[in-house]
Amino acid sequence: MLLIKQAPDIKSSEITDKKLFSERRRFLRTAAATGAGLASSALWLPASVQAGEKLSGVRKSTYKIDDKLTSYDYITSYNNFYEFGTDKSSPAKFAKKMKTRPWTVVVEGEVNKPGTYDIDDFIKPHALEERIYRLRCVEAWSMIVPWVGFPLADVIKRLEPNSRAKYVQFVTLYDPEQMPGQKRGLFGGGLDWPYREGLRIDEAMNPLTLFVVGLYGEVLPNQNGAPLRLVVPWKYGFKSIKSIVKMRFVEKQPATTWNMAGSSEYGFYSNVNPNVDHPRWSQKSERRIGEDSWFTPKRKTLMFNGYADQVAHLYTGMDLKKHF
Ligand SMILES: Nc1nc2c(c(=O)[nH]1)N[C@H]1C(S)=C(S)[C@@H](COP(=O)(O)O)O[C@H]1N2
Ligand SMILES: [Mo]
Repeated sequence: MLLIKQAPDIKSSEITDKKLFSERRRFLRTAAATGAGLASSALWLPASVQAGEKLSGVRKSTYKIDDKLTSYDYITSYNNFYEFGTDKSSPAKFAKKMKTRPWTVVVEGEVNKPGTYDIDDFIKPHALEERIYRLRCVEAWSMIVPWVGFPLADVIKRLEPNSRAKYVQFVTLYDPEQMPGQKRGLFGGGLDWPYREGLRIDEAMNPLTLFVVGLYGEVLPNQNGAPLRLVVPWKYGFKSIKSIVKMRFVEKQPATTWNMAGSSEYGFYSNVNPNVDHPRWSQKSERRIGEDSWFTPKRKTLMFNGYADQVAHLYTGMDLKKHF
């Protein structure tokens, strides 16, 4: 497989530069006025952010598993991103043209700092770190990915949800012109767009939960969910929603795409759990993408994808067969 890097479009990035520069100035003034100071470690992403561009100042974190990393080529060419088609190779082909700048993230609901944030302002206060996580898809395969991002908990603390915020919902971009899979019937994805996901607030605040902007030290390729995606390593991959445009703090358990598509197959929690099979297949084992062939003995799937020590306490007293 070949790694194709996007050629930068000088003209449009110059325009973006100017626009973002004035937006940043405005944000800085507002931040100063409200006393919401920026962390001194604040990192400035380049205004024209291209997939494959190196991210600076990324620190390695202690969150890592020691398995062999899945290759960049596999991580960026074997994808689930139904907005660009249902087969694994479509996102790499069709997501390239998606525009990820300018991009805004809307924050709304039960929160003290709602608003429409420019993506770079949204990311800027946070130091970037590399975390090596296992991604376990509900389709019983896994990858080992060196993500670059920052804890969702830090973002939530900054946004100050109020006491009614019991859940947080995330929403992906809805733009059928850019995302052909959203044109009903064309690719047959049949999902109720836009793609939505949600977490209980304590799951969202768990230190493992990551907002991701890159992988392998570089800006996230579009097919992996640029410019901003979630990664929740103890849950099946579909909880890790891509290309986020909205965060909504809510009181009641929010609607989620796969649960709406089939509530008997995909629960709200969707914790990786080898003891609860999918109605149509086993979840006891998995195949490592890029390494295991169809004939290799499968690897055992671990409870909470191997993160039980960090997250099992979130579910004490819950029947995980009922709340799958
Ligand atoms: N918006 C959106 N997010 C999504 C999906 C999707 O189809 N649309 N697929 C999910 C699934 S099923 C998986 S396994 C992971 C795959 O992430 P990756 O392509 O970076 O490996 O993204 C998740 N996030
Ligand atoms: Mo998945």
